Amino acid sequence: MSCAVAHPNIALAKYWGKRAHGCNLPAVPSLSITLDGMTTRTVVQLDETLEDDALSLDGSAVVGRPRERVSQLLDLLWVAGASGGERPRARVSSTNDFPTAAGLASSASAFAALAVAGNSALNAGLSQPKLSCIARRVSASAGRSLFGGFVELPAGKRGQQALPAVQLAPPEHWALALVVAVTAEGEKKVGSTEGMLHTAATSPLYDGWVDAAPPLFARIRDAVLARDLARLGPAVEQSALAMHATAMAADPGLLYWNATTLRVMHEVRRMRADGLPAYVTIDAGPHVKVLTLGEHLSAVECEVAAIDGVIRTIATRPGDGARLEEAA
Ligand code: 2P0
Repeated sequence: MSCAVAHPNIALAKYWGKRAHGCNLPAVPSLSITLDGMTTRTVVQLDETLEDDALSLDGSAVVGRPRERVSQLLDLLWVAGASGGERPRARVSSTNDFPTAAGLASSASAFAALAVAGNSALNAGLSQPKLSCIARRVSASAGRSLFGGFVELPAGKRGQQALPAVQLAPPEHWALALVVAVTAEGEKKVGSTEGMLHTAATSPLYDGWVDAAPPLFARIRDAVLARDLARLGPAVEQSALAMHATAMAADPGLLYWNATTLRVMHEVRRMRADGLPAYVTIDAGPHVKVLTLGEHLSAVECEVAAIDGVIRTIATRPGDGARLEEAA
């Protein structure tokens, strides 16, 4: 039995859109922070008696697309580990200490943890960059959660097979902090994969987004390296808003926000006007992530928690990459 833990990551420079030529290559470069306050724990146990892989998420058996993606990842590990014959089937059980599939990057931590636990269970012997590459093929953002701290994932190029994420700086590089404002319960209606394919196929703004993303990414990367929040924050907000504007312009439009999402965005602008450094980013869901410096974390969390409609807050800081853990 192999057990691994991984954390979600929040992109400062957003990934939204895939190259048209397969292998799940991103159309734009992205840069994320791996977070320490939320954890996925995944156990993989090989079981020769099974005819199919068995998946349990937070204690409930799951079939369909999520289980297919689990099998796809285990197959990729088996092939990359150059093991011959048929891959043994596995019991995979995964638990999150935060809401699943609600725009809190649960697929990122889930597939990163699975890559590490599966690598161990199948004795594939793969390096962290190889595991990142395999996780990225199943869920691009998962490739980033293999590494801790500040992580970049380049855009894919035609014909490219191996595209791992790369650590730009370790967690201790910069004491940033992030407050997650949970604004709804339950699963989101349109998943990221479906949402970005729909955006690319129907949004008249999509080409503009793909052109605008690399210079935005470069600004964000430079500001992270320089530890300059006054430069980072506006670029982070622009990346998120440009991604959402592109998705909103799809046909039919994708609207991930609710009324509270918008209220938090306005309140964060008010906090800034009052002198508190705080900037928002939003993924494919209604929750808002508020970026600040570690020294302002309690003040920002206090303000965000008091906003009407915010169900709860989660305080996070840069955390470690996916890793094996002793099974309980
Ligand atoms: C990101 N998201 O950069 C962006 C921002 C959501 C919004 O990466 O299709 O679930 O499995 O590669 O990894 C979510 O995308 O998509 C994501 P697939 P994934 O964090």
